[in-house]
Amino acid sequence: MTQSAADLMQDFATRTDPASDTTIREITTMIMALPSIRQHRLSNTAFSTREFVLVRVRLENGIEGIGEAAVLGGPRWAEESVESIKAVIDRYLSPVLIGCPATNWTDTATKMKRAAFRNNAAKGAVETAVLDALTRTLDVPLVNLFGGSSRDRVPVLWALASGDVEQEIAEARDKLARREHKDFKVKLGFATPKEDLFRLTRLREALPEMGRLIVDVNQGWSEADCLRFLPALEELDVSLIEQPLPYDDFEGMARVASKSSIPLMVDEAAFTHREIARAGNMGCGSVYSLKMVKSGGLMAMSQAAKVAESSGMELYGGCLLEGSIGAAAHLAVFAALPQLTWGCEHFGPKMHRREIVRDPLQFEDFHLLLPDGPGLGMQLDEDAVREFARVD
Ligand code: MUC
Ligand code: MG
Repeated sequence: MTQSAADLMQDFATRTDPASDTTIREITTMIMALPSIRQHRLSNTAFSTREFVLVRVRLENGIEGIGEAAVLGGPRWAEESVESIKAVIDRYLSPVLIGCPATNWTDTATKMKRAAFRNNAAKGAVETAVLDALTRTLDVPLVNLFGGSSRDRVPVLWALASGDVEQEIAEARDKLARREHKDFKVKLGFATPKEDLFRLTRLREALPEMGRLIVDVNQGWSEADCLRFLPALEELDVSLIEQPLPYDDFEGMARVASKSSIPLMVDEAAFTHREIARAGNMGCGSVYSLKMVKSGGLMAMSQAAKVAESSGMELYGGCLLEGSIGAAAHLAVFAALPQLTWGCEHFGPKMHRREIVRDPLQFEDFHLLLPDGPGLGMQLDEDAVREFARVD
């Protein structure tokens, strides 16, 4: 926490006026369904509408905080779905937090941990909303709770994931021309490895001005596939190979990593701090993808960064295609990290046809800008919230 935020907190502890009453009064949840600009494919799912849960936390002083719980294509990327997230928050997390002071945020995380096992997206969105409400009350940006910003912008890549290579070339050219993205992550594993390589080769040829080329296999290859195709990936100058093997194959990842000149990135394999330390210490990868949905909260994600680094891994700012609310939450942590070697992938806000905030995050010169203002720096567009609330 920066000195100014610490002073403000101290001041708040002694104040008794209604404006400084940060007791959590109400927590509400809504399932949202936002149409995407195109279909997004992963090795194990595909979707054209992004569903998430919008969490709103109201304090006794009337101030509201917001949070976003993301999933990808139902309970597929991880075990949570929008339906389970809503039910867990409404039935198990809200009751243990109502009446508690938002100032005691470590207790907020502890109470949620006792109330529910894992359910990380649900917990992360609630914690975000509590911290947003608290820092709005303190009139400081959320990044101050993580030590203050080391940077006001983070390099941001774009993911090519339609599977239609000519569409992907046109999309990448548009991103390059707008100076929004020059690094690209290509989603693999939904076709055969041979088809994946054909697609990558075509992308490399057609996009000479591309920066880093990262591939994310989302657990779609076998160890033999990796060994067979490593030389071709090296030839294509791939910068990073993300989670090629199943999440629980730590030994296989370590064997592939030991034979690869391209660093491997650990994603679905490591949610908890022990899993991160194990992955790093076993040599499963030399880069770790930070995600709130894996850590179960922003505080835990900022600690995950320290665990990953001390286990020998560099940091990458991962996402689950969150819109501006979830992306701003991640940015508050990313902006405070002393090192974020690989930048971030929070292109999610640009994947939606429309957002539910009035002031979406800004992209400039291949970077995502840290928003101004207290808390997350986001204001809901209530018309859009009504329009995109899922009707079952
Ligand atoms: C993942 O596995 O990294 C992030 C970007 C994207 O296209 O998919 C997600 C999840
Ligand atoms: Mg991934």
